Amino acid sequence: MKTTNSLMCILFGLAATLSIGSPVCGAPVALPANLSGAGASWIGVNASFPGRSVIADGNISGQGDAYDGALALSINSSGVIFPATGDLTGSTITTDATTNGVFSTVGEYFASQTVPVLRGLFSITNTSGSIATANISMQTNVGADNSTTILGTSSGDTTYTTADSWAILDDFSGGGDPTTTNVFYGANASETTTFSSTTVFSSAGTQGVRADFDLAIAPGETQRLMFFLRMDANIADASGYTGTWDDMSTLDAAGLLSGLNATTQSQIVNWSVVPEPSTLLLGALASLGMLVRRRWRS
Ligand SMILES: [Ca+2]
Ligand SMILES: [Ca+2]
Repeated sequence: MKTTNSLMCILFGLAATLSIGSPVCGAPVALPANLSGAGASWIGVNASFPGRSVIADGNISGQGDAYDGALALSINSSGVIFPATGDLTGSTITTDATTNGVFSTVGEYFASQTVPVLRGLFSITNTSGSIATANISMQTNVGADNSTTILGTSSGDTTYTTADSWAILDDFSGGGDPTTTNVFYGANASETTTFSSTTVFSSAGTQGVRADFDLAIAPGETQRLMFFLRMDANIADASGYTGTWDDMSTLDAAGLLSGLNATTQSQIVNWSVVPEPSTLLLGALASLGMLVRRRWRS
């Protein structure tokens, strides 16, 4: 696979040299760096402030200051600070690994080119010889500061709790800072938010969203947490997109699982891989067969 990729890179590189197309191959990148796509700019990806790596800010046409530090992670109260070096492939930044206690963590940030969405994927590996528990706290500080209001959550109200798989924050709809959608987990996930709060680390106020996860990771095992950020001009645009956050099939349909192979997807603990229809059909047929057999015997 790696050889194939390298060969493809050489070919793409050659094509680029001949001005036929642009290369999509990985290259070292100094961090923080910016990503963009579909009218959204993600500023200072992997900036270190304060005491943890964040996406420094985000803006869309006519509206800026979405964040004062997004997708910050801490593990067992220790801030996760990724190295200032990583890889840039297409619109995906992958950091080098960092260490918090027995955990080795890598951050991956993908900017969609079709919708104003950024995917943050964090892989956490237990490097010790015994099972280890990790309280992962994901916190996003919003730029709306003391004007911050919650315009919507997945449960249908405007109170953010652990029951909410997403929450939409804003200063006001249609102006000022962008309307920000924050996505924490998907349907039927094995791991969901165990603690939620609208108070986060201090950065021009403490307003934002916090979602904690409590993971038990086996020796050598890697578990991943996947989050999404979306910026819109108003609440109507954000609300019209919320169906995408249902599960991995809706994410896939929106192109938001781009670049994630089956193994990677299976390691994401806060989303559930949807069984293939053929698997469901086989299961249904097997149940039917057993039912018929039981009837016939009795
Ligand atoms: Ca703030
Ligand atoms: Ca606004």
